[in-house]
Amino acid sequence: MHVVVLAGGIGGARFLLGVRELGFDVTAVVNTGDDVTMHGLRICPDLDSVMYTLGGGADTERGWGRAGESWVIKEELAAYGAEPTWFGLGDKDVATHLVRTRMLAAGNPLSTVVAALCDRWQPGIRMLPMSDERVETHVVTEGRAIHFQEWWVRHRGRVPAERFVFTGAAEAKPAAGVLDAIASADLILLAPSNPVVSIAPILAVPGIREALVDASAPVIGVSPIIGGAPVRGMADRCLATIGVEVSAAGVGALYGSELLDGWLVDDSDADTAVEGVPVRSRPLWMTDTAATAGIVREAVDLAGLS
Ligand code: FO1
Repeated sequence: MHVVVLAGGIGGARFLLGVRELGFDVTAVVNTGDDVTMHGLRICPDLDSVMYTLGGGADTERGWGRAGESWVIKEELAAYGAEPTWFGLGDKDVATHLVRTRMLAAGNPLSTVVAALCDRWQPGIRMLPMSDERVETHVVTEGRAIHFQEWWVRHRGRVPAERFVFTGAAEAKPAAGVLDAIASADLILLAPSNPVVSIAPILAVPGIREALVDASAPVIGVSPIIGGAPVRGMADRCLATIGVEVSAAGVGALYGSELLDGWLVDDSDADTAVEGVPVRSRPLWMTDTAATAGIVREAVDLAGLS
C-alpha cells in the first residue's frame, strides 16, 4: 500500500516513524516554508528533522538538529559578531547545510538534493520537498514582515503575529514527484503537524490541494490539538492569529470536508464534530513508535482500508 503523508518538522517526523513501522511504501511531502538562508547556508529545518529522525541521527530531546552535536562553529561566528547570533547551527548540522548549499548552487533542484542527503541517512521512506522553488513563511508583526524563524526562534513567538504569508507560494510548482505520488496513493494522511505553518504552506503550492481533493485515495487527518492544546510547538498562537478555535473541531473545520474523508481526534476530544467528515477518537499521544503505529492503524481503518 502506497501512503502519502503531508508533514512538517518534529511532529511530522515522529508520526512518520509510526507509518514506516507498518511496512507501507511511504512518500512524505514535507513543508519547506520554514527554510531560511543564514550565514550563506540554505537550511531546511523540517526536511532535516524528518531525515535525521528517520535516519536515527536526531536530537530527540531538543527536537531539532543532530544528536551528539558540538557548537564550535556557532561560538566562532559569535566571536566575529556574525549575525544572526540567535540561530544556532551545530557543527554536524553545518555539514548538511554545506552539502545542500553547494548542490543547490550547482543547479540541482531541492528534490535531487534531498535524495542525495537521504542516500546517507536511509530514512526508509521517500522524502519530497513540497516544492523545488523557494517558498518562505513570513510573519507580519507590528506592520512589517519577518521570516518565520525570526518570529519563532529570535522572538520566541512573543511578538504578536497579525498574519502569515507564504512568500513565493503562488508562483511555485509542486516538486518533482509530488503530484504523481498523490495520484498513485492508496491513502493520504495529514500528519498532526502545525496546520497553519506546516500543512498550510504545502496546501498553498498551486496544484497540491487540487490533487488531494481529486485523488482517488481517501485523505485522513490526525489532529495536532489534544484537549484544546497543541501536542507541542506554537499551533495555539498560529491558530489564534488566523481566527481558528484551538481545538480538534477548529482544525478539522479548517481543513474541511472538501479535503478530509476522515478526522482522527484524541479520546479527550471524542465529542468533536466536523460537518461532512466522519470523526473517530482514540489516544493520540505519540509516546513511542508502537503507540504512533497504533494511531496510523486507526487512520487506515477509518479510511476503510484495513
Ligand atoms: N530552533 C530553536 O529554537 N533555536 C535555534 O537556534 C534553532 C536552530 C536550528 C538550526 C537548524 C535547524 O534545522 C533547525 C533549528 N531550529 C532552532 C528549529 C527550527 O527553528 C524550528 O523549530 C522549526 O523550523 C519549526 O518546525
